[in-house]
Amino acid sequence: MTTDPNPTDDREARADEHRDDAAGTASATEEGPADDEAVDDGPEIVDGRTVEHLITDHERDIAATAEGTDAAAARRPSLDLPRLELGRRDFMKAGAAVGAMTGLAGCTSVLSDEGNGGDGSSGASGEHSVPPGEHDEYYGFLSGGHTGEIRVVGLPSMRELMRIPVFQAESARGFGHDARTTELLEEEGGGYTWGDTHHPRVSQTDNDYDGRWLFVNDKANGRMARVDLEYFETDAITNVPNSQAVHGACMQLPDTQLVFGVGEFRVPMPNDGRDVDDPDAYGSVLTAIDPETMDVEWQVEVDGNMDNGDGGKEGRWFFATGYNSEEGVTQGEMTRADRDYVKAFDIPAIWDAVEAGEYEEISGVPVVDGTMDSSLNEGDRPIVRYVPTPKSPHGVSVTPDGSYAIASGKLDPTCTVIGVEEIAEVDDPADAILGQPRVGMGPLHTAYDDRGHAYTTLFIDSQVVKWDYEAAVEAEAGSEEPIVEKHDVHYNPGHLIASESYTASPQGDYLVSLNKLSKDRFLPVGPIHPENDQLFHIGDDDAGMELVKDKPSYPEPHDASIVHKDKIEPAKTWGPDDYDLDFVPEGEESFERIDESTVEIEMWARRNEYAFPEVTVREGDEVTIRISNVETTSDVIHSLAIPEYDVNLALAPQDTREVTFTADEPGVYWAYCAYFCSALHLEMRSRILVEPRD
Ligand code: RUQ
Ligand code: CUA
Repeated sequence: MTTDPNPTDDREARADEHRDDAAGTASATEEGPADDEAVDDGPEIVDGRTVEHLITDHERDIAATAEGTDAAAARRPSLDLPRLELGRRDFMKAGAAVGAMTGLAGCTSVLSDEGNGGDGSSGASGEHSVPPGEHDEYYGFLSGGHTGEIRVVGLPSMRELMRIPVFQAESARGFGHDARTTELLEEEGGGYTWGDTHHPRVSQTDNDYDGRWLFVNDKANGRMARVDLEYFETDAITNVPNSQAVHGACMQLPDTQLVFGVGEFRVPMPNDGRDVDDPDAYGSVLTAIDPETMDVEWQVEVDGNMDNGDGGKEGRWFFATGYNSEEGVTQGEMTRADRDYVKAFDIPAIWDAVEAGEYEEISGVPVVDGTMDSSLNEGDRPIVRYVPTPKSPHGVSVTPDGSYAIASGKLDPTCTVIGVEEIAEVDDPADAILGQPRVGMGPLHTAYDDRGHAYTTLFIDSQVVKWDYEAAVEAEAGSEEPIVEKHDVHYNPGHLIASESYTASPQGDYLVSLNKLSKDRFLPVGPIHPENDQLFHIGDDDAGMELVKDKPSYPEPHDASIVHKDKIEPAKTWGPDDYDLDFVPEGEESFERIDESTVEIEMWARRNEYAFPEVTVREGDEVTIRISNVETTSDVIHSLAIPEYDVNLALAPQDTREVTFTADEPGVYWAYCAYFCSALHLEMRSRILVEPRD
């Protein structure tokens, strides 16, 4: 089912009209003071509307439709007001507003024609279901937002297969409970209790997934983490200096030579109390990290905020979007200018500057000056090229063939197509802009198939737009000609991802739209709603995009990587050589009193017992337990849980974990296995006696 490829409903038409009034042509290719004035007029005026006003209306629409009651409608101004008509299409999509208008609160019958799109609700979706016992074609690695984790989902079933804690302690997997992962969170990780994962990227070799690692940022505390995709476990965290909010995360290609963290919030560098109220002295950096050591190699300071990033396929260029070229500190200041920049970083030129010692060391890392006025940006090999783009571009991604970096306008209805070869050749970076199609309202992120199509989320329009990027290069700026199709999503999509879209050879069959609002799509579960991740089949250009599934998602995925199953080789059991701790085989258990107050225990677990059915220590002892699961059978997981001592180790087959606790409360404590492992699982216990010291 498809919607009109070139919608001309009231709101769009009106938006055009108002944009034309306020900002000249829709493609907004000229800078001018008129735009600034229009923005500064604030949201109260009806004419001279800008994208900001549309957003304001949109926010209000969300507020009203979320309530979806007559009372809510009564409190709202009449829909006849011109300013509200602009948001009317959102109301129609949400359904609830129609209910409100006609007195049928919550009526959903005007929802788009796909209905709920779940398994079996449409004939065609059967092709995309995966019967019980069969495996999916793809792994989807979704970020978990401020849960701090990664979710692993099978596609096309959308079944959640696993969660990988990254920046937070998690008890089911015992992450942050054993000594090694606790140290990872507390030492390397800096001791924060949470993170905000946005952009999971799987390592590549020769521009294709190699299944070795997944890298993901922590926007909250400025960190980058690495997940080992053999064990599906986080194995490194780098606390990035000089950078608050590491947002975009991606790699230098084709072979993951570097991992990049794109710094978002501007802060003093170092942020140690200097220059606190001197925003001009704040800065934002791109950070390059070695994927093997996870050490920071260098940083480049730039003008303005950055946002998202993506690497060119050939290894030379890295692109980052940005907003706040104004370097303001309030929302009004940050959105005043009509232009922002996509920054194109010349990686070999940056390495040359670092090797020539042309940097300042800040917080122990080399920081190269890539601001506009830097001497390193003079001459014929500038290290950073600033490509002027309409207003606060958000997502950027490089096409599979490596020809273009496409930035999504966010506050402008266009995408900007930047030529990757051209960026090296032109004198004026603006000349590297080869196309600027008008795609719709609120473009955020763009993914690709293998047939020359780009798919861009339209946050405000609640749609995914499919367009032809070569046609966009041929067309006039501001043209809607390149648009192939638009499809409604439910509702307000942020990121989207297509199968292997970040590689040079996407499969072009599936696409997931990560929608921020689910509103009325699911049974209500209280005031915090799930997100809605929608799966589309995109493999048939004649039939168009087909909505196949809705998947409610715990808040909140921002981005994902979809990797073919053949490119990931997960371990079935742990390999005792893969960790520092010595494995404890059956027969080699030991109990050793080191001194008056220190005890070391080495033990094993198997169905349905621990090496020691009973352990006696003394009040105040510092007790270290190292325990191995000696099972070799896949999926026989044990654990060691000690009540009231907050001990919880999860032990996959052949895994060894260690924990230390102080036995400061005398008494009897039944250590038990929390993983249901066998018929005698409940009996799998060890009695720990803590004798009082008198
Ligand atoms: S950013 S969708 Cu990291 Cu778009 Cu969230
Ligand atoms: Cu071992 Cu339950």
